[in-house]
Amino acid sequence: MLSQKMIDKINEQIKNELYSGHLYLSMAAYCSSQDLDGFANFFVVQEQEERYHAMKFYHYLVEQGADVKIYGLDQPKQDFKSVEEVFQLAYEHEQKVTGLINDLMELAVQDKDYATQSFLNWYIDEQVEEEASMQSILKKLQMVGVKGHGLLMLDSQLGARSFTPPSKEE
Ligand code: OFO
Repeated sequence: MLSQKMIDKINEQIKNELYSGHLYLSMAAYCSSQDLDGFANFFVVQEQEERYHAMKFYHYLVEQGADVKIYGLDQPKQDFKSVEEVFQLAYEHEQKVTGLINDLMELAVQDKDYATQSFLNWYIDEQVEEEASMQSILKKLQMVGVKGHGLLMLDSQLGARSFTPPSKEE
């Protein structure tokens, strides 16, 4: 049985995950406006991942017999100076999300809520990947600069990304 505080925080996290998707869709639109279709594809796929993260929390609450609440989303940033700035902000955003997941885990430990601790382990691992993927692209962008052949190669590489929902066991 989940504590009311945990139910409230998970509902808040559903909103946070959907907001991440919102932000990444805005970043995708900026990349498209710069004719960087591969970068845009990366963020479109990232938005699908964030929706998956939100829905995983949603189904967990339903399974636990708790009420799901869907909240409104804030307006995401829309003006960016460069694709490098986009990835800097995306990396910082993922670090913030890692903090939110860690807060949830801290509460689950305080509550001696073992089921939620086990459930949250998936997100703890996922956040390591989320931060690493944003940071790795950011570092590559810093290496190749914002123009030229390197940028186009990176764009074509990111154009190949597609969304594969994790299997049930994950
Ligand atoms: Fe849901 O991991 Fe990104 O924000």
